[in-house]
Amino acid sequence: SQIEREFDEYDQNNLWPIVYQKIKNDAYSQMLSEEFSTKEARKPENRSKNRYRDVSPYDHSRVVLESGDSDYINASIIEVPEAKRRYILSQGPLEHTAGHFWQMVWEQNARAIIMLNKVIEKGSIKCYQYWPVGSEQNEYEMVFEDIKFKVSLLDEEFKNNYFLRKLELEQLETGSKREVLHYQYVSWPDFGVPPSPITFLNFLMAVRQEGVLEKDVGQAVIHCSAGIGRSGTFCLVDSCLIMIEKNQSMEGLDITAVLLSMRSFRMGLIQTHDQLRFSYLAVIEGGRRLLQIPDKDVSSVMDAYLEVKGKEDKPPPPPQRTSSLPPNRREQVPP
Ligand code: PTR
Ligand code: PTR
Ligand code: PTR
Repeated sequence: SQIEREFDEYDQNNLWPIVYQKIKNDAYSQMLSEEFSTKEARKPENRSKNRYRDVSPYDHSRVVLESGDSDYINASIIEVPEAKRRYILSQGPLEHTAGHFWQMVWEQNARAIIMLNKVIEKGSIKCYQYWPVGSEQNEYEMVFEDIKFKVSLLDEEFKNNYFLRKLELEQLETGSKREVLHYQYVSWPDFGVPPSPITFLNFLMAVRQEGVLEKDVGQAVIHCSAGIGRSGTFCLVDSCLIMIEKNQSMEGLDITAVLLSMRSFRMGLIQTHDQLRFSYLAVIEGGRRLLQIPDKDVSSVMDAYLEVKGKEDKPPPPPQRTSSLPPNRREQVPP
């Protein structure tokens, strides 16, 4: 297919940095227009709610909180009409924005949270431990006083490369409750890529199977640390695979155009040229599976990947408990 030929060409001529830079430049020109203002994010009272000073939601696509004393959260609604998909992409909550995060999940009626990072990466905290961990020493519940919600851990399972948790969200004032699935993919370092497209696709398919990305339910909340690199890659691959399925063909799919259009809803989606390359690989591999193109047709590119594929079935790493503090000691987490 055309995408495979593109991939081969970029690989053989080392073009990924150039292709990626072109997307950044195009997105940058787009950002200069007034339409892409980030005024709310920059207001003095909202600055401390941003994990990174250079990653802000655009005003036009930000998630507006409905209740509480402020309507601001660093999260954006991404729309991909060609795939009939909507996603919420969010930064990893900070300690003092975790309540807002749960409020968003509730108000937007999300059935799942898809977390693509670990709480601690490379020795530093990349996201607040915003859900209850549940162990002998730790409690199974967390209460968010500011928004009067309780979050309880009902169940947790470690699957290959990810945790699947069942959480219950309770609005304390009304007693109204809702179940939310929490998927946490744990083998994707920031500014890196997953170990192979296969492990990633397995994760994506598991998420899809629950119907949480479908149009008839509230859009899922997807986050990593900044909510742009890994989260952007996840959505790009998901949307492109929908388009392939719809067209029953990989021809005519312009991955970079889809990315550019997604970048008009949140800045910086996909953070490295290798994440872009990985998106192509995952789309190609996933597309071949969807179209049931037999493996013997595998192009030279995919041949190279078969090595990785072979290694894919190694046993999972032992479940890593993300470090956490019991809810009553939350204030000790460094800001
Ligand atoms: N860890 C964040 C950073 O250094 O990017 C902390 C931070 C967040 C610092 C926001 C400053 C921030 O706001 P402003 O850019 O308005 O100073
Ligand atoms: N300014 C931060 C940095 O460059 O470290 C912003 C940032 C952090 C951007 C993490 C992307 C990051 O990755 P992800 O979106 O995958 O968490
Ligand atoms: N630095 C920009 C600003 O302060 O407005 C924000 C920004 C952040 C722009 C990330 C682009 C970003 O991603 P990339 O460089 O990958 O396009």
